[in-house]
Amino acid sequence: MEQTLVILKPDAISRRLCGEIVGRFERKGLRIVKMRMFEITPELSKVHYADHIDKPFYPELEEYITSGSVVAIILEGEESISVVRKMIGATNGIEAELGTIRGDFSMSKRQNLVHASDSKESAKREIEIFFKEH
Ligand code: 3AN
Repeated sequence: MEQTLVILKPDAISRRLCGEIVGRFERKGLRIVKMRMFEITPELSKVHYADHIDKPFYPELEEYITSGSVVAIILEGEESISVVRKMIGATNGIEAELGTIRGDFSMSKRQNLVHASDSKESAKREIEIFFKEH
């Protein structure tokens, strides 16, 4: 069984969409292994988004991801990494296909509700970052 890391970002929480989003993953057949709510500090943002630190949008990305609580979830299921990426849709909510989480609920490139690991390596790395004891 493969595990992946999902983060419900601050806009998912402020817009009261956590239940909707987690419900979609559960109805699809993915299992919640662990789930925790906390705030991402600027330091943790720099670790998590290490690949994006030099990009022009990083300062706004950090401001957004540290602006409120997030919920991190370990989901488990066969091929869960690619299944969850398909379910969240393209980065930009305007371009994301209808039927995906971002396609149905986001109109933004930055406030796109959810993060999900994009490879086996990033899933392992991100699970270690957000669930140290796991
Ligand atoms: P994804 O979350 O779809 O894997 P990444 O990893 O390319 O997207 O980007 C990480 C996060 O950075 C995105 N979820 C989004 O919040 C933000 N982001 C990416 N590209 C842009 C951009 N061009 N302008 C503003 N924010 C962006």
